[in-house]
Amino acid sequence: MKLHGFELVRLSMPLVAPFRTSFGVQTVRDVLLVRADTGDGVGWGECVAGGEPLYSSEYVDDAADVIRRFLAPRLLAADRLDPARVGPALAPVRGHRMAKAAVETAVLDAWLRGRGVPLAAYLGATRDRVPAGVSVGIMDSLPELLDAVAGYLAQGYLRIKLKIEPGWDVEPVRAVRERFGDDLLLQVDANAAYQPADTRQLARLDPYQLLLIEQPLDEDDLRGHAALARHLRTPICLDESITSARAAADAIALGACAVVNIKPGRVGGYLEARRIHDLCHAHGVPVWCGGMLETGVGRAANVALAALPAFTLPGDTSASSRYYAQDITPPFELAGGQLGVPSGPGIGVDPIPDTLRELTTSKEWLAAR
Ligand code: NPQ
Ligand code: MG
Repeated sequence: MKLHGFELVRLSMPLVAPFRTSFGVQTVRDVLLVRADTGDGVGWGECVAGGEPLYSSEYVDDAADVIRRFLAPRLLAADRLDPARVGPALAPVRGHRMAKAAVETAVLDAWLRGRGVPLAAYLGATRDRVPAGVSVGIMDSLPELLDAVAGYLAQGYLRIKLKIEPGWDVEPVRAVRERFGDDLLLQVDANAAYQPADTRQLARLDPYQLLLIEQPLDEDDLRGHAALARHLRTPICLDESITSARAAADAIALGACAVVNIKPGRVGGYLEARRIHDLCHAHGVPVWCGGMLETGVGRAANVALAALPAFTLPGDTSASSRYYAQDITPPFELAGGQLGVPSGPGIGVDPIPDTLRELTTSKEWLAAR
C-alpha cells in the first residue's frame, strides 16, 4: 500500500454534561481525527490526547505537530506500507504514543477496508457484542451522584466506575453501595490523585467489594503500587502506568497490578494493545477496555478490541449518548447493556459528512511528495 497523504481534522465536540475527574473538568472535547488516503480508499484514526497535558503528557496540539512534522513524513515516504510496518517506521521518534496510535489506526483501517476485513476479525475477537460500563464524574453532592448513577443503571449500564480524589472517595462509594446494593458491579478511578501516605485512607474502601481501584498513584510509581497492593484487599488496576507491553510485563512481575486497563491510544495503537492483551491472557490477568471520550470513530475500534477473549470485565465502552448529543458516526447504542461490534470492513463505521463538516474547526492536508 502507498499513501497519497493524511488529513488532520480537528473538531470541537460539546459534552452532554461537564465531566469532572481528579485532574480537571471537561466541557468540550477537542478532537483530532487522522484520515489516511490511499487514492482509492480511506482510513480513519482518532487521537485520544486531551486538549491539555493533564491525564498524560500528550495534548492534542502537540500530537498534531508531531504527526505533521515527524510521523506522517516517515509513512508517506514508504512505498510498501502495511500496518505491521507502521510501528517500526515510527520507532525512531520517542514517545508520542497517542499520536502514533492515531496514524497507525488510520493506516490499519485503510488497509483492512481494502481487503474487506473487519478490525474485530483481524484482532482476533471472539464475540459480536461487549458489555458496557460507564465512568461517572466527581459531583458537587452525593444526591447528584446517586441521581446520575440511577440514570445510567436505568439505561442498562452493567458496571459503574466512580471517579475519586482525596475528599471524594469513601463517602460516594458507601452511598452508591448502600443505595444500589451488593450486586452492583462497582469500581473507582483516582487518575493518580493519591500518595503512598494515603494508604490508610484507601484501605477504607476495602469493605465495599469494589471490582478494582484504578491508578491510585503516580504514573511512574510501579513500586509504590506494589507496596500499596500489599495493604489493600481491593485489587489494583493500572491505567496511566501501562504505556507498553513491556510496562505491563514489569507491572505484573512487580505485583503492582492485578487488572489492566487497555487503552490503545495510551500504548501506541491496536497492535500494541493486542500484545498487552495476549501477555495478560498468558498471566491470567483480566483486562478491560478504557475510554477517552472518543467519538464514534475511536469508539468503534475500541469495541472491536473489547471483543477479544481476555476482556473479561466490562469496559468504559459506553454509548455515544454518554458524552455526545450528536456523534459524528451513527450513534453507538446500548442493547441489553451491551454494544454491538461493528461488522463492516476496517473500523466498520464512517463519519457522517454533514455532521463532520458542522463540527470541524480546521483541516490540514499532508501530501506525499
Ligand atoms: C480514565 N477516562 O479512565 C479516563 C480519563 C479521562 C472515561 O474515565 C479529555 C481527554 C478528557 C482525556 C477525561 C474515563 C478526559 C480524558 C477523562 C481522559 O482515566
Ligand atoms: Mg483511568
